[in-house]
Amino acid sequence: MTTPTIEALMTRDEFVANLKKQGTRYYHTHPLHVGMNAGKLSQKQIQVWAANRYYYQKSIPLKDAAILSNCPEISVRRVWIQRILDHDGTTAGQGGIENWLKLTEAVGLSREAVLDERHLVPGVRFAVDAYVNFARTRPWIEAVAASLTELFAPDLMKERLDAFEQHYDWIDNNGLTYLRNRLLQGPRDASHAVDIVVQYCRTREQQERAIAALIFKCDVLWSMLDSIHHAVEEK
Ligand code: AHQ
Repeated sequence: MTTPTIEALMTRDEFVANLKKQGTRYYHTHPLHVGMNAGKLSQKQIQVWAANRYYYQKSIPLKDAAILSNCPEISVRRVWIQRILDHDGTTAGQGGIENWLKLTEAVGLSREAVLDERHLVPGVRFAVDAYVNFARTRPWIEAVAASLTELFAPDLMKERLDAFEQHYDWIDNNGLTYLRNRLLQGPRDASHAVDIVVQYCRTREQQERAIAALIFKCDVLWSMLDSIHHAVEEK
């Protein structure tokens, strides 16, 4: 009987390189993003995208609270809790979710139409709920690894913001606050998350699971956009 070979732990550089390699699956190349960044979307199509992304944004604090509730490491919780404050704010009218609502109003949707989820398509609900449930049920370090799609986000964020300013000048500039803030918060969060994943993935198996978690999250984002793309094709 052959004894199973125990694969050696990846070095930090090998592990981070393998995580970054998953960037080829990131949804910056999705046809909806390519069309959006080329200025090809109508107001209706931008509205459907913004209303559906609201469901993703409002779910992020639930996902991050699930990580906090599963994480026994106080030093990690002290860093991670900032993500909830960034999205929820600390008082009414503040925070990323509020800024996303300002974006939806700037593209011509009423708050009521976004909050009552009348534009939410099933595929977005299921992809986002799968992400929250992943964070609730998988080891906390895998959910941290899943957030590393933000390693691949900066170029998309910049391209999208430039596109909104250049091609969609009918969107009030004040509505773009969320997108501007993410340019700074995203890279900060990704850098923290990489350090945490490297530090707490202490076996080869945990490293492989972290890479699998990142692939899962790329699929969550891709399928979210597929569902929105299908919905906007009818607009
Ligand atoms: O606005 C985004 C955001 O708040 C988050 C949190 C983070 C996570 O914890 O998974 N990921 C993420 C992302 C946001 N914006 C997406 C976009 O396309 O604007 C990108 C997305 C990500 O790359 O994971």
